[in-house]
Order: sequence, then structure tokens, then C-alpha cells
Amino acid sequence: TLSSAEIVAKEKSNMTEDRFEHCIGVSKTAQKLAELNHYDEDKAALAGFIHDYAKQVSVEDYREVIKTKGFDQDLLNWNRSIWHGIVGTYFIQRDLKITDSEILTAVRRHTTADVEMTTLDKIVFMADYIEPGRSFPGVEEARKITYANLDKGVGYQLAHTLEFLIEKRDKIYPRTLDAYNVWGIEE
Ligand code: DGI
Ligand code: FE
Ligand code: FE
Ligand code: FE
Repeated sequence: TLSSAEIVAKEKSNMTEDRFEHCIGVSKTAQKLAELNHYDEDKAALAGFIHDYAKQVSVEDYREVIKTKGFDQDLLNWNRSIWHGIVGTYFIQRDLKITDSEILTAVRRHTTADVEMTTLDKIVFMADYIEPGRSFPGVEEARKITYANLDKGVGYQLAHTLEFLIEKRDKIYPRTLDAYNVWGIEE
């Protein structure tokens, strides 16, 4: 395993300064959400810190890894938005030597969410959305909802992400829609 200093150095060298600042914000927010939801704070902080490690990997490298490392070939029809979570775990294991399956699953699910979400998955998914550096219409409401009830935060984000994608006439990853049908529906 790598030391924390080595992980920080690798993370910093693999992304822009802005992206690195975002990862620090997600890490701190994940730690706070872990405390509120009685989850391991150090583990949440680490998962949040590395969640976007592969965000700036090249399209070429992604395509090569998808083709040769046993990933679903349908991923070739998508883009870096979808890849950096699902395929990003390959680079995180390879470069950061992180093997904790709960952390890797949280990274895998951090963009699209999933039908099944563990507490850590929800923490990283929401910390990514509401960290202090985020500013979009609705972020204050998202923060309020998430700090009061993590599951409701997940539903809020999924509903708003779908609205945003449809508004742009962008393609919806089926898992995002499946997740919305579980977490986004108000009874
Ligand atoms: O990596 P970040 O920017 O910090 O945040 P993220 O990993 O949550 O990625 C957010 C982006 O991913 C946002 O622009 C919307 C996009 N996204 C989420 N679900 C889908 C999606 N894009 C497409 N095309 N389809 C999806 O289902
Ligand atoms: Fe991301
Ligand atoms: Fe997200
Ligand atoms: Fe992020």
C-alpha cells in the first residue's frame, strides 16, 4: 500500500489544480456526511479524495483499457463522464494500489448511482454534488436536503441530473435511469 503522502502526490499530478481542489472539497464533505450517518470517516474521506482520480485520463487510454481489461464493451459507446467512475477504478487500483472493494464500488457508482447503494456510495455521490466549490441553481437546497436526509439527497440529485441531461438532449446511461426509479420517486 502507498502512504497518504504518496496518494496525495499521485492524485495531484494526475489532474488540474481545479479538479484537485474539488477532490479536497469532496473529501471534507464526505467526512462530514460520514459523521452524520455513523460511517467510518477516514474511509469516506479517502473515497471522496480519490473519486475523480481518472477524470483526466485520455480517451485513447480509456478505450484501450475497456477493450483489454474485461470491461463491458458497451462502454465504448459512452464517454469520459461515464468512464471516469466505472473504468476509473482500474486506474485507481493500478496507480494508487487501493484494493478496498467498498471504496472501489463507491467510485464506480459516483456519477450514475445505481439501484443498490451502500452508505459509502451515497456519501461519495452526494459529497461530489454538494462540496463547497459547487455552485449551480439548487445547490443550497441540495445541501439542506442531504444534511437532513442522505437518501433524499440521492433522490434530489438523480431527478435534477436527469432534468439537466434531458434539457441538453444528452444520452442517458440506463443505470442512471434505473437508479432514479429506485431513489428518485416520491411516495
Ligand atoms: O466528475 P464530476 O464532474 O465531479 O461529477 P460526476 O462524476 O457526478 O459527473 C457529472 C457529469 O456526469 C454531469 O455532467 C452529468 C454527467 N452524467 C451523469 N449521469 C449521466 C451523465 N451523462 C450522461 N451522458 N448520461 C448519464 O446518464
Ligand atoms: Fe466524477
Ligand atoms: Fe456526481
Ligand atoms: Fe467529482
